[in-house]
Parts: sequence; C-alpha cells; structure tokens
Amino acid sequence: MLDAQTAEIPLTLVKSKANLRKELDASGQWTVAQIEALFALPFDQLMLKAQETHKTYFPEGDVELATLLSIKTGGCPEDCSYCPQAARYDTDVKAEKLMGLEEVLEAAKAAKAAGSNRFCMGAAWREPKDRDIEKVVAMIKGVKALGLETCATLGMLEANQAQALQEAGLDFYNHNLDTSEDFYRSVISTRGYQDRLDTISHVRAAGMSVCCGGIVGMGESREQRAAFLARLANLSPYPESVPINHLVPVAGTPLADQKPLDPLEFVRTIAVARITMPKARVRLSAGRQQLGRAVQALCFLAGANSIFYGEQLLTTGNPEAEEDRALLAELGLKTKQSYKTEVLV
Ligand code: SAM
Ligand code: DTB
Ligand code: SF4
Repeated sequence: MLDAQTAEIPLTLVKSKANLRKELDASGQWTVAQIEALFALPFDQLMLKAQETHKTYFPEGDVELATLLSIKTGGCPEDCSYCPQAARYDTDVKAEKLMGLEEVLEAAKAAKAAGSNRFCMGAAWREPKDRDIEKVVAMIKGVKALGLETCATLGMLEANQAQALQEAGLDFYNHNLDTSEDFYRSVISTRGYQDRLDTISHVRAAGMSVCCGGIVGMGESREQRAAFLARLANLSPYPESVPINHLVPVAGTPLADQKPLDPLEFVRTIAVARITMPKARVRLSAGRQQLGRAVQALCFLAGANSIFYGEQLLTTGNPEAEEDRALLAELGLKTKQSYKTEVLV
C-alpha cells in the first residue's frame, strides 16, 4: 500500500528495520508490531518522523475547526461504557427529542460566524429510522447552503440511508471504531465491531468521506492502542478524518473512575496516527480541556491538524472558542480558511 510504504520508518530510526520491511512487503499493510515499534521510538525521533510526514502532506500546517451540535441528546439504548448519553446509566444528561431545523441552522450560522470550517450533527441513536433520515436531510441541505462542510454521526447506517445522506450533500459521516477489536468487547456489548465496519463500508460505497477514530485512555494497553490504529490505517482507503478522543470520564458511566492516560502517551498516539495515516486530518477531539495548553501544543507538533471548536462537544465541555483562537495564535498556527472535501481514493 502506497501510504504504508511512503511512511516507512527511516532505517536510522529503528533497529528491527529488516523485520519491518519484510512485514510491509508481505502484506502491504501496517502490522500491530510495526505500529508498536513506532510507539517505542525515542520521543524525539517519533516527533521528528511525525513532523516530516505532516510537512510532506500539509505544507501550510493549517488547523481545521469543526463545530459539534447534539441534534438528538440522550436516551440511547446502547451500552457504550464511556457514554453519558446511554439511557441505562444514571448521568446528568436528560433525554431530548430531535432538534428542529431552525434551531440547527441558528447554531450552524453561529459556528460559521465564529470561523468554523465544518459543522457536525450528532445524534444519540443506535441507528436512525428512515423518518429520522428525512429530517436530517433537511438539516444537511440547510447547513450546506450556509457554505459549511457537513458531517453527521447518527449511529449505524443501512446502505440506502447512507445513499440518502450523500444525495443531500453530506460531506463526511462520523462512525468510530473506538478501540481495538479485543478491547472493544469490554467496552460495548450491544453492537459488534463488524457492525461498525459495515456502516463504514456503506458510507464509502455511497461516496462520502469517512470520519473514523476512537477513544484512548479507557484502560487499554499500548498494544491495544496500536491494534486500534492498525485497523484504522489498514482501512482501504484509510479515513479522511481521524478523531482521537481522550476519554472524558463522566459520573454515572462505568468508566467514571478511569485514571487518565499519561499525557505523553496521548501525544505518541497522535504522532503514530499522523505517520500511519499521512493525508488524514487528525483531530484532537474530546478531552482537550483536561489536556491543557502544553500537551495540546505537543499534539500539534505531533501532527494534529484539526480540533473540535466551540464551548460544547455533545454533552460535555470543550475549551472556549476565544481560548482556542488565542492558543493557535500563540503557537503561530493558521486556521483552515475555506472548506474543501478531501477524498482519499
Ligand atoms: N450514537 C452515535 C454513535 O455512537 O456512533 C453517534 C454519537 S457518539 C456520542 C460519537 C462518539 O463520541 C463515540 O463513538 C465516542 O468515540 C465519542 N464519545 C462518546 N462519549 C465519550 C466520552 N465520554 N469521552 C470521549 N469520547 C466520547
Ligand atoms: C468523535 O469522535 N468525537 C465527538 C464526535 N466524534 C461526535 C463526540 C465527543 C463526545 C464527547 C462526550 C460528550 O460530549 O457527550
Ligand atoms: Fe449511544 Fe453513541 Fe453514546 Fe453509544 S456512543 S451510547 S451509540 S450515543
């Protein structure tokens, strides 16, 4: 695979280069061992490699701003252990009905006025019903008419539903693998890993760009983080957009007391995502409030080039927009000026 080859680790950086080369030649895909070898590099070498990759594919070093809106909050029948919107957990989230079109468009206008590139509509559904799709289609058309890039995350999709969203003008569909296949079983029981892969296939087949990533800091091992990134990087093609969320532990969920991941391990995860998916937008997603400015700065150095922008994620907080603009300005980072849908084929 071209990207695995072009992103090959320089011979000077690893001791087991012969093995790595052999693994690539044999399958053309990233192996978990190869990704673990990236994680194990001395920090400076990993960062250098990530920066070289980033500069090759994103010469301007711009940062994309994506704003989230929860169009249908709470009451979800799924059991995702991290999620405050699962009906079965006793959290502060109150279930609400699907938001009206006007309210969505007001939020999109505000996002555009604040400088956002992308507007992502999220719904706490296991899967949308066809009548839900009709309502979301109207939202997509309205948001697109404002000149924003559109994204939606509505749960599992059937092929015909993906087609309807694409015809409405949806640029991206977000559906995460969330973690490695083996760790997944200890986080979610109400839908399988293959269900997620099937939805991603439907999105691809309909001709939309894929936004797919996951959550780190849920108690997974480094090997499991590597296996998760390998699954993403080996999707053919890999996702155009890769949200890397740091778990936001929410009271009432099974992961409420999970200890945070070592911040440098989070930075390493971003760097490895950049190296293995060189043309993707790697997005610093949930958990930025807990990361702080210095760790975020390291993440940008490691190749992150997108953030969720605006004081609210879906149900949890995010840094104030003004704070983010100040951070980007202080780091001398530019924001992406216009939107262009990137499709990796
Ligand atoms: N219900 C749809 C689904 O699960 O695909 C869409 C919305 S769901 C909230 C989107 C993603 O948000 C999840 O796949 C997960 O990666 C992320 N997420 C949810 N709760 C989170 C938390 N507490 N911390 C970090 N990420 C979280
Ligand atoms: C993604 O990977 N992260 C976003 C978006 N896709 C939809 C959601 C983060 C949610 C964090 C918890 C909350 O605010 O409810
Ligand atoms: Fe439902 Fe999505 Fe939350 Fe899982 S992550 S409980 S599917 S809203």
